[in-house]
Amino acid sequence: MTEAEILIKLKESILTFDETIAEKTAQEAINIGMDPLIAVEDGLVSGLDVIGEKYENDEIFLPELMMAANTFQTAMGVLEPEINEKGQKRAKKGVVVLGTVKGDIHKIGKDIVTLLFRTGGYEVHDLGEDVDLFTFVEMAKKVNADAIGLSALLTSTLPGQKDVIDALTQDGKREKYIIIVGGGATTPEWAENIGADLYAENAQSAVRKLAQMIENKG
Ligand code: B12
Repeated sequence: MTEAEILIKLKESILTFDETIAEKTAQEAINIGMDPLIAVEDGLVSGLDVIGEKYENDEIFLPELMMAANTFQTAMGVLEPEINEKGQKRAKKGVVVLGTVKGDIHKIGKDIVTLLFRTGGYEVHDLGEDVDLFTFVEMAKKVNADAIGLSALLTSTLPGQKDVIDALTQDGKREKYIIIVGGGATTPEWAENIGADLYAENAQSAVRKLAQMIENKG
């Protein structure tokens, strides 16, 4: 199989909820030496994007959404160790506390961001999903974080990002941390409105932008 064929097959496996094909094709991607991140972003994630549109148009429903997510996770089981292996061991660049905000259980994007921060040399404390503001604030203090990453996929949970920023401001600790926001529902305008330091549309740009900001802060 060529890389282009693999990408199509990975995308199709998500659309047909076929975990066996997803797993086999992910393995094939590794066998031919393909960049595992491209397999994730241009293959699997592009399938999830179509699934999202179909869900929005009432062409599929929650069970299919869940099956697509499971198929994604199966393929990730093969690709993630490879991504980890490719990430070189580097000097620690910083400490990041990351999670999906209160009321929101979407984890796939947040997990990719965690993975790329780790392979990019950051110590990441992944708080998981449905995380309340106190947990973010407490953990950031405890581990002396450089940055707090807040993921939100639902329009209804976006205010959870603002809540963390407001709590830090009230506590007089806002300037201590770089706040980086992302996830499907987040936009650059929203990030600016709530006073976040950084917005990133994907995991790669999150790592790049944070590295730049930490460097500039000295
Ligand atoms: C898979 C999925 C699910 C799965 C999640 C499984 C899991 N364990 O994560 C399940 C089935 C559980 C689910 C449930 C629901 N979902 Co859903 N889901 C999706 C779907 C199809 C894909 C999401 C995804 O993983 N994308 C792939 C990842 C890689 O993309 P991503 O999360 O955006 O992450 C990237 C960037 O955004 C960024 N990023 C992400 N986080 C962060 C954080 C930081 C700090 C930074 C810098 C960057 C960053 O980097 C990532 C990698 O590049 C989306 C549609 C879509 N296209 O997004 C709908 C979608 C998000 N879901 C939606 C809805 C409505 C729901 C439900 C309410 C459905 C229901 N009726 O119950 C529930 C909500 C449950 C809850 N309380 O959270 C809507 C949200 C609409 C809205 N704007 O509010 C969407 C958009 C579908 C749609 N088009 O209608 N869902």
